[in-house]
Amino acid sequence: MSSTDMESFLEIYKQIESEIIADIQSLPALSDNVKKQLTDYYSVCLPYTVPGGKMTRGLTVIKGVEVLKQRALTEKEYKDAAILGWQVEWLQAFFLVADDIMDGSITRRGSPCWYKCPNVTQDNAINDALILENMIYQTLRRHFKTHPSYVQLLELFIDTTFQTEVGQHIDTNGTPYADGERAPLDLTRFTLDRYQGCVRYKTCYYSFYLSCALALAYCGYDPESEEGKVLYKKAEDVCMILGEYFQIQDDVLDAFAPPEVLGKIGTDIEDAKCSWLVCKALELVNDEQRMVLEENYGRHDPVGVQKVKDLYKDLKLEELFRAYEDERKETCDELIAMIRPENFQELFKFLLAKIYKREK
Ligand code: DMA
Ligand code: MG
Ligand code: MG
Ligand code: MG
Repeated sequence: MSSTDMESFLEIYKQIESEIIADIQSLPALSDNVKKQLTDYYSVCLPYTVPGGKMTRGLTVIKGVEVLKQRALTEKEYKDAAILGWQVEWLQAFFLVADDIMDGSITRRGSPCWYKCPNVTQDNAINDALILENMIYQTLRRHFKTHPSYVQLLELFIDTTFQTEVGQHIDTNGTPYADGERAPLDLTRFTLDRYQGCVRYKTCYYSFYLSCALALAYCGYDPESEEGKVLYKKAEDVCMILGEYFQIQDDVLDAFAPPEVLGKIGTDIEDAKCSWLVCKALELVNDEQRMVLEENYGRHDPVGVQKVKDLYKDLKLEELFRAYEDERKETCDELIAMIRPENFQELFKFLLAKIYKREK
C-alpha cells in the first residue's frame, strides 16, 4: 500500500462512508422512515460528490507521510494518512458543490453538477455543501481524537477553509450583480496583482499546502520548533508557486480544453472571472481589441463568448501559456532542488509531475 495505490485508497473511502452512514442511522429521536430517507439520500450524495476526481490532494498526504518517514508505511500509518487524505477530498467536495452553484456551472467530473441533479436542486445542495464540511470534523474526531496532533490537524482544516472562502469572495466579487442584472463590467479589476492574491487564497492553500502540512503535522513536526518552522515555510513557499501554476492551467483549460476531456464546461468568460487569460489579454490588446472584451466579456451569449475566445487566439495566449509553462517547470525544479532535507523534495516532485502539462 503506497501513495500510488488507488484501489487501497478507495477502500478507505468506503470505510469512512460506511461510518458516516452508520452515524446517520443511529441519530436519536428520528423515525425509521426519516432515517431511511436520510441514509438513502447521503448514500447517493457522498459517492457522487467526494470520490471520482483525480484524488491528487488526498494521495499527496500519503506521499508526504512516506517521504517524511523515509520508509514504507505500516498498515496503521497508511490508514491514518489515507483518512487524512480523504478529509482533504471531502473539503474539496464541499468547495466544489458550492463553487458550481456560485459559478453557474453545468457539469463536473463528466456528470451534471450536484445542484443540477433532478432530486437535489440548489436548496438541498447548499445544505449538502455545509454537511460535507461538517463530516470532516466528525471523521477527524472519530479517528484522531487521541492523536498528539489532533488540535493542529483541526486548526489546519479550519484555517484552510477560511483562506479558501476569502479567495472565493475575491473571485466572485469581481463580478457583481445587482437585482439579477449584470453590473457594469470593470475591466480595470482584471490585473495580475488581483489575480495572484485571489489564487493564493482560493486554490494554493487547500489544493497544495494543506496536504503537505497535514503530513508534517501527522508526523509530529511542531510548527513552533526551529526545524518545523523551516519545513512548513518551505512547503508553503513551494505550494504557492505550484498552486498558481495549477490555477493558470485551470483557467486556460476552462477556455480551450474539450469539455469531454476536462469533465466540465467552462464558464469563466460568461461569469466575467478574473482569469489569467483576461489579465494577460488586457496587457496585450489595442483599443479595438479592448472593445471586444468590453462588449462581450461577462455575457451569457455563445456568440460573444466565441468572440472573446477568438481574441485570445489572435493574441496567441495559448502559445504564451506554453512558454510560461516551460518557464514555470524550470523555476519549480530549481526551487525544489534547494529544499532540505533532500528526502522532502520528493513530495514536491510528486506534485509537479502530477500537474506538468496536464490536460484535465
Ligand atoms: C476553484 O476555482 C476554486 C475553488 C475553491 C473550488 P474555479 O471556479 O476555477 O474551479 P473550477 O474551474 O473547477 O470550477
Ligand atoms: Mg468553478
Ligand atoms: Mg469558482
Ligand atoms: Mg476554473
